[in-house]
Amino acid sequence: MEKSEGITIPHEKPWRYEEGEYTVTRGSAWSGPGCHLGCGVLMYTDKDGKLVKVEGDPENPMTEGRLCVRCLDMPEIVNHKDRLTYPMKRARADRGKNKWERVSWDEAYDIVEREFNAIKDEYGAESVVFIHGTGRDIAPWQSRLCWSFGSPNYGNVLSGNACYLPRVAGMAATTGSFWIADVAQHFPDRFDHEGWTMPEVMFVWGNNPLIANSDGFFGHWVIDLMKRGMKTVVIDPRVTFLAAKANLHLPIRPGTDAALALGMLNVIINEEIYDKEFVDCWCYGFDELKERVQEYPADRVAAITWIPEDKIVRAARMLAAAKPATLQWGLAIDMTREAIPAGQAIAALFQITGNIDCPGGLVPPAEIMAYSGGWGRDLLPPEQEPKRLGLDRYRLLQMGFKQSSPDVLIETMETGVPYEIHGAHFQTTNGIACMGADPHRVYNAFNKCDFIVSVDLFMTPTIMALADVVLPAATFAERNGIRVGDGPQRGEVINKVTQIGECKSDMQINLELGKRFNPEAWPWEKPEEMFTELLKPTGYSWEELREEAPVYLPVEYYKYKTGKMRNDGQPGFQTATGRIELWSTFYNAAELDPLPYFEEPDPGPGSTPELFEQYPLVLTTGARNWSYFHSEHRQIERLRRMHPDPIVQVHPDKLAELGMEDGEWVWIENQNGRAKIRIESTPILTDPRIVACDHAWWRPEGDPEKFFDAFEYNINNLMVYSPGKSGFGSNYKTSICRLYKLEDGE
Ligand SMILES: Nc1nc2c(c(=O)[nH]1)N[C@H]1C(S)=C(S)[C@@H](COP(=O)(O)OP(=O)(O)OC[C@H]3O[C@@H](n4cnc5c(=O)[nH]c(N)nc54)[C@H](O)[C@@H]3O)O[C@H]1N2
Ligand SMILES: Nc1nc2c(c(=O)[nH]1)N[C@H]1C(S)=C(S)[C@@H](COP(=O)(O)OP(=O)(O)OC[C@H]3O[C@@H](n4cnc5c(=O)[nH]c(N)nc54)[C@H](O)[C@@H]3O)O[C@H]1N2
Ligand code: SF4
Ligand SMILES: [Mo]
Repeated sequence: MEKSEGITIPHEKPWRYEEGEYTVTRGSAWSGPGCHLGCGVLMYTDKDGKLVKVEGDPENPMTEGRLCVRCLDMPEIVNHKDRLTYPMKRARADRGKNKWERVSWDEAYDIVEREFNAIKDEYGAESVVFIHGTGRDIAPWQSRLCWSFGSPNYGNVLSGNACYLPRVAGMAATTGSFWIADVAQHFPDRFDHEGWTMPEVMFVWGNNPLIANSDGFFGHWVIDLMKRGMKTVVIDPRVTFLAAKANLHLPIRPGTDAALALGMLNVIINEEIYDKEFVDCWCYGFDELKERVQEYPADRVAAITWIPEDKIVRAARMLAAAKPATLQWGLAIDMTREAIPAGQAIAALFQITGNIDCPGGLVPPAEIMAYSGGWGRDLLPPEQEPKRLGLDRYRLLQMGFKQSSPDVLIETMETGVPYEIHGAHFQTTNGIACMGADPHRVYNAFNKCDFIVSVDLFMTPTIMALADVVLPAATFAERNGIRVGDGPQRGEVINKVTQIGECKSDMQINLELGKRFNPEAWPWEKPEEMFTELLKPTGYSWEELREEAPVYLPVEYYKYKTGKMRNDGQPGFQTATGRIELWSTFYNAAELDPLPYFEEPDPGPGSTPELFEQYPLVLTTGARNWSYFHSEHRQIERLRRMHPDPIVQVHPDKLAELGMEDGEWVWIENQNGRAKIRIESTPILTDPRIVACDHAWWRPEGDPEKFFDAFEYNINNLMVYSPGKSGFGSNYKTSICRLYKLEDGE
């Protein structure tokens, strides 16, 4: 293969060198433990091969030496005494009990092979589901394992697939692509690249990039650009660090983002400050959109969103005036039930102002490998595809990831209709403590399975509750790998520097297991050969990339004008009309509203006023913090000390009204359930009627047979499986609650 039209930037130092008594190895921090980013790291090992220090790699052009506390603390994580270090099994009758027996890798694989094949023979391959967590470096390998086994059910237990996928699938359906903020991340010379223009204003919408660094977007890039003069508008119910520094902060009521966007569209369209040429030439359905937004005048939107009217109008005018403007949006858009129309309305703002496929606007992330598409799709026998759970109910599942619907999955497991689920493969997921919208339902549904295997770094509540075999996975310091896809286009390398117990990388494990189920689908001898296969678009082998990484692919703007956005080579976008569809032909065909709309979050003050009297606080959950990646890191002493308990942030005025104090333990409750939580008094809540709390809590120090208190501290006791009309979106960030004191002894 032709070696890359891509660009490499040589490091001054080789990928491995000696420094005093240490060996220093360059790497990328892409999982495990979890994180979406994969910052450039230097890993220091001593003469015994023990990881003793991790520093940011100043030569990494993406992150320039900057690291979060979780990466700086890698030596404690990697060498932790609670790591799973060998495979274990447990008798089916002992499920839920802390009765594990050490086994060899061979015996563990034998059991998985025997059990899964038995299920396949009796009920069909679709009866085994493959369940993943969020964007860690495992997606292609687990999807390949699933599809090469013959099951169409690759998925997760997050109601409404309410993370990233609503935005990805929504944009794919209406524009034929996905779009990310162009902050010059595609260029090795970054902010100095000739063809690139700095965004004049960035809208940070329902995202906290400095802490989250989500989906391949490094939060500090926002600061880099602010230092160069970029303006920001932040839409968040809390005064985050960025909100405090923003040119404009819109303090929004959780779950009302669609209304805000429609209100801003109303201003921009009625004041005729949109990009007329772009709309005329490249958008479809503008007149219909214009009519729809008349329902959302700014004063009405102010009443819905709790944002002052003048701020809404100012934000709209700022967006229209900026050339270019860009959007860095986040999870809060997905975590409301009608996430699809919310994302559609927000996207339309940037579409009708012409900020598409232009320097400093929104650009499609042409990736070395589309992680989001999965790997090995062609291996699924065609007769299996129609059995994918949810496909017949939700047409939007055809877009984005080829996943099953989590909500239909749980329902199917409970009812056995249209078929029974008998086996599960968990890899990078802790469904009971974190993803499941209703941990008890998740537990009961999976507990019906004949056999469950889980691959993880640590013992978790989900493994303790449900697994029959557990396989110990490696952290990024213990394995080789590649960091490609998921936003920025560069290819980087993950280098193994240490070995813990008998841990193996997820890639190694899936290769070995895959060979047992379907050897033709796994023709490689070692993971590095698979990396080279995935790197084909760059022309690099893994070994070459190790010497030369990072490698960048070339970038082009205005591809819609040159026919490079469409499969048929015609100008335009990959949609039925060839245009960006403000009025969606796809949604229309799927019997969904083709235009964006706002629906009151349910439950909530606007939709269930009577319930709101009983539970009079608006609840948003799961805003990210520095210490933890979801349910991970609770064992890590230094990180735990920074954030020892689950907290609910409450405004001081509200606390005074409730007669409660900072630091007090309380119950947080609504109509679905309750959880124990500790109060943090803070004025960063922009309205005393809103509270914000942690997610994914369990206590590794708790009783294993009570699943480490996962049911007691889990905020998802208050959630339900209830996706939007499209099958996407759910209410993790838009609910209601009340707080009350613990009884003595609780
Ligand atoms: N209430 C509420 N709930 C939420 C959210 C919220 O905002 N509010 N956020 C939701 C979102 S967006 C998401 S994506 C989900 C995330 O949910 P998950 O991704 O399922 O996160 P965890 O529950 O932490 O499970 C991850 C497990 O993978 C293990 N692990 C980490 N790295 C590796 C690795 O490299 N290999 C292997 N084999 N295992 C590894 C960890 O030890 C951990 O046990 O949670 C969701 N839950
Ligand atoms: N440290 C750390 N980093 C992570 C993760 C982690 O667990 N820990 N998880 C990773 C994952 S899987 C994901 S999906 C991303 C998520 O990362 P983000 O997209 O940043 O999501 P959150 O931090 O949950 O919420 C972002 C902001 O939205 C605000 N918000 C809450 N409700 C609403 C609302 O209704 N509307 C608006 N406009 N804003 C609202 C919150 O106050 C918060 O400041 O982070 C990733 N990165
Ligand atoms: S964003 Fe933070 S935790 Fe994630 S890889 Fe980078 S330094 Fe590590
Ligand atoms: Mo997520």
